[in-house]
Amino acid sequence: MPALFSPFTLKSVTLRNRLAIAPMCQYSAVDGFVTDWHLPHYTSMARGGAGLVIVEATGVSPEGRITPGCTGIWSDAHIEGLARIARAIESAGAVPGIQIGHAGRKASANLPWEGDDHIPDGDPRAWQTISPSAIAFGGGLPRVPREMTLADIEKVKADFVAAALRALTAGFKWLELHFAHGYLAQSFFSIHANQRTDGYGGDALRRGRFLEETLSAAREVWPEHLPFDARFGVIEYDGRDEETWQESCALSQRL
Ligand code: 8OZ
Repeated sequence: MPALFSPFTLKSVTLRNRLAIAPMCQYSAVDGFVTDWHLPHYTSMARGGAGLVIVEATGVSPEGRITPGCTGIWSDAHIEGLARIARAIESAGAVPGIQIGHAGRKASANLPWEGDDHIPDGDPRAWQTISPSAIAFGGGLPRVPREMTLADIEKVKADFVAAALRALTAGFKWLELHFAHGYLAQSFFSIHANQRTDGYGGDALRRGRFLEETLSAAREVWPEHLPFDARFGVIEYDGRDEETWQESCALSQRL
């Protein structure tokens, strides 16, 4: 078994060791823009010796952010601040990565220290969420999302593609798609969140279609020589673990 501190090469990228900083939300952005918080935060982890530093879940659209404090990459104006972070991570010896995502029905939430629940309807900071079906996540996230039209699906895929290109322009060398944790992509794969009767719902093949198409579309623009991954949630804690596991393995192979 290779040692933790031995290098790891994937495609054209070599990590100096096998310590990877997973994406972790900082809730400190303004309109998606990074602030003075982010640069020292990410730089210090690179200086601390990690091989890979992945910047937090970054929204491909404003409504794709988890909270109003989440970073965004939906406009070219976001590139500059992210590029500075990518450069700082790299000059400290780590490989800069970024996770891009859409929070779906779990979006429009308060910051964790302000409740971690949905921002109440009518609050000017709240926004309409979207999801494969008009079914709320529940608990502290009760807002009923709007069921996505086929045009919405095309728009989100295009947003992922544009975000991937901006991540590349910003200098990131590792791209992660957020397909996990109950956010939009996983909602498509979930029998609970996705009750669609069109080509994006029903059997596991159809429920996986949004994930496959989004990944393929981003793959088209992200260079073949750079690492590209998807974080994918599997078990739904509903007693169907074996079935979900089998379906997820099959989707992983297709991805
Ligand atoms: C923990 C707390 C808030 C958000 C995820 C982006 O689950 C998250 C997240 C994790 O991937």
